[in-house]
Amino acid sequence: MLRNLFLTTLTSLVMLGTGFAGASPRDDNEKEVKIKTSAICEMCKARIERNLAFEKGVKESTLDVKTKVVTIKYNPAKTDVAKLKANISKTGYDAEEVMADAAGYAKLPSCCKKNGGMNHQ
Ligand SMILES: [Cu+2]
Repeated sequence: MLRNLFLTTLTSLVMLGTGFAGASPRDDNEKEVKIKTSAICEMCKARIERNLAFEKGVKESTLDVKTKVVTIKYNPAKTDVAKLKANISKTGYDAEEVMADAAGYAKLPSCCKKNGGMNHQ
């Protein structure tokens, strides 16, 4: 009898727990990462942020042109840092240790290419 009560309580606690997590996705579902890129100007910023917005699980991204660091808020259940870096690489920019994808880089206007653009600084 006591055992049954215990089991019932346990079951309802578990159900309550699952129901709660399902009903209200909280900020545990959100992570933030800072990735250093090879962005040069406002155009690079717009391009990187736009492409990140298309990536599944990305909630928000902000690139600081001065530091070239993009801060991304994402859902870790839907994406991960490796995917985010791959997205930036495909756009044509370095993302930390991930080098820019050649095809993406080739599409950039010359002012946005890191090698040609180095002179800007
Ligand atoms: Cu640019």
